Amino acid sequence: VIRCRAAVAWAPGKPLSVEEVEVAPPKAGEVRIQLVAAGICCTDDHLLQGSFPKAEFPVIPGHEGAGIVESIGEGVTSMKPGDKVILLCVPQCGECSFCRNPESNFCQKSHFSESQNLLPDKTSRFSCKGKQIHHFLWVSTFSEYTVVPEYAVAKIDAAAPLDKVCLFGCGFSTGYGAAINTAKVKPGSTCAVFGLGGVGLSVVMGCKVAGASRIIAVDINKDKFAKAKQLGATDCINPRDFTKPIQEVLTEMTGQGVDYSFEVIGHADTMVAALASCNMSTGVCVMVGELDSGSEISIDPTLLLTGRTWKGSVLGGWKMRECIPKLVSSYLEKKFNPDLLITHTLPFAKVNEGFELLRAGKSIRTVLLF
Ligand code: COD
Ligand code: ZN
Repeated sequence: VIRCRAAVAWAPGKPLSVEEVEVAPPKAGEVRIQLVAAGICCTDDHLLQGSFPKAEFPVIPGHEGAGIVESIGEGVTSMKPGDKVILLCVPQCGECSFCRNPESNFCQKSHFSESQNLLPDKTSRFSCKGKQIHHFLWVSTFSEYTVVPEYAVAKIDAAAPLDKVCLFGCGFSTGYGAAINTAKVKPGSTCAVFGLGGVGLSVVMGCKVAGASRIIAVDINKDKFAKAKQLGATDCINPRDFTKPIQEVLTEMTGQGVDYSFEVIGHADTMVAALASCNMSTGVCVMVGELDSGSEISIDPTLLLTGRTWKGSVLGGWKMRECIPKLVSSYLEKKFNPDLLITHTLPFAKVNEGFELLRAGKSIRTVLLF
């Protein structure tokens, strides 16, 4: 058992408290990892606010992280102590029908189908002050050490800077893959990206690498435009600068609507606007944002009848265990630069400050260093 620091959420709506916790050794098929860096994502904030479905407290949040294997459980063969790894909040068991389907990345042996809050054997490896603490999405990266199933970990190049590639566990991969894998953006095409947070800016990067000739970035916060341009946006527009609906503005700008649109905000009205912004025949709209659980949207079905495609995307469609190491290699070859998403770096003990920056809209990504 290792005693170390972790950020514990004891109850919804309360700040995190950095505590000494006990982390049990990995069981068969599990790996214990020493975290080096963890990113703060808005899904962690949803968990803290109590709006994450089926989450139980107390819990150690965090689902974006990179570290070093400390020890391995019985039967683990794909990694050894000392290896650099990224934790995967969407695992890849390699055996279920979705893992065997080349078109899918939605592993069925994941926390989506089982309890989010405990490891696959329905127990926890964390305790604090005599109480069992829950895991989050199996990864719980806001802890100096965490225990994860082997198939929720990707071994990466030993040369990778962990304080940068930790974003590959969620934010960067989600946005970049939505453009590359889900939309399959073609060279010379026109794209519109709604929402320029860390994930939306990663969509912009994906559109650019895919060879889009026009990338229109849409946000109500004009402070986001400089970075969007730096990453490849050709036009930046603020819906509040227009009296007509933004889908009409985009249709006028492009003649018939964009080839690909992306909703990376998580609001009902922008989901409908993004759908209506892509062209009525071959347009593809990818939804990355998620509505609050229980919310619904309604659309005019003729939007789809003329041929538009409406798609969803989880973690950018990547088969995480096999693709994340390749993405890290492309990063090392400087194919794209997600370092620009990191606006703040804080020592782990200042985790609550990181959440304040996120809520105030001051940060794109904050990376916590252990
Ligand atoms: N019109 C245009 N822009 C808007 C509007 C609007 N009506 N409202 C807000 N915005 C802008 C904000 O100014 C901001 O710049 C941006 O939208 C949102 O950015 P962030 O920083 O809040 O969000 P991201 O990029 O970190 O995350 C966006 C998600 C859509 C991914 C997230 O909110 C979400 O829905 N997460 C769940 C789904 C998911 O796949 N998450 C990734 C795995 S955890
Ligand atoms: Zn996330």
